[in-house]
Amino acid sequence: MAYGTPAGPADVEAYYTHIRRGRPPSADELADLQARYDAIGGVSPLAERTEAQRARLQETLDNLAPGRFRVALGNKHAAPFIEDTVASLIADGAERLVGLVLAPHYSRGSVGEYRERLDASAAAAAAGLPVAMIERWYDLPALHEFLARAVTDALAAMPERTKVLFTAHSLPVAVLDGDPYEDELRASATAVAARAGLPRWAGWTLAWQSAARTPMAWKGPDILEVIRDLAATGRADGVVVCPQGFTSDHLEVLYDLDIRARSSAEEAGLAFARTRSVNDDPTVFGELAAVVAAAV
Ligand code: FEC
Repeated sequence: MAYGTPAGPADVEAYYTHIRRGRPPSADELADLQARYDAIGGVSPLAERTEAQRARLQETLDNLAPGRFRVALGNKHAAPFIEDTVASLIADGAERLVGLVLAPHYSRGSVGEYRERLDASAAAAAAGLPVAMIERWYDLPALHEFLARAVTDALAAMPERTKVLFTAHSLPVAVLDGDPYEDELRASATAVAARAGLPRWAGWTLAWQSAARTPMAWKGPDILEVIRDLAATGRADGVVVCPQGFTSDHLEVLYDLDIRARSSAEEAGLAFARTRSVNDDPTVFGELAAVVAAAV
């Protein structure tokens, strides 16, 4: 399961309305989102990247257990929706389902929602069908290794005094009360930083990104604030951003980081780099396939 993206400019309004649980955006909100898509070339690469991830998982599972698994994509906010994919898998004779979200860390407000929709649609299509959910995979060694290499490679071209900012999508503070999201993000950042040999305080920290502009309080500190504050201390000459909460290239990485965070860093006099995304990395998907197989 993945987030989903509009297929083209004509679908942005319906997509945004779906994200807002049926409340259409104002003209200004819509224009603002459209402008962000325009800035990254009109269409997000998310659909293409997610399909490559699906195909990679299928190929890896076929090698492990030929003919046993069928990997299908269901999105949260764009076609093919989770509900339609589940219905078609069951109509095609699936005997059990394994849910995997292409985001490594669990939060009730993120993976929890995918899980609810998977469970509800499976129950609606075939009562009693076994459903196994992989709720988290932030502790996968291949993920830590991938990110540690990505961090080390990015640091190689940066000034000596560069701080690594591990980011994830912010969520409303109210959603995070009693939620494991932050602890899981801290655990994976700690593991990646250790593998990359980063010193604890000067070398790295956590930051949050892409908070929606709504009246409620969102988890911070926001990455733009962290960049500003870091520049003001004079203790760093650069930042490397590692968006560990996402697995692929998309709007929140290509716009919020590569355009917005980069321009804040450069305005504040800091060099900027962003680590490469997992996308369909064969080693990460090799380990993920083993997790899926074990769930059955
Ligand atoms: O490339 C693309 O076209 C899609 C990029 C995209 C990804 C993504 C992932 C996550 N989101 C998460 C939480 C929220 C919450 C709200 C929210 C709103 C948006 C909006 C866009 C958007 N998100 Fe997203 N998200 C992506 C895109 N997201 C566009 C619309 C408003 C805006 O632009 O700020 C607020 C909903 C509300 O208003 O009620 C909450 C989380 C993830 C990471 C996990 C995952 O991938 O599922 C959490 C990719």
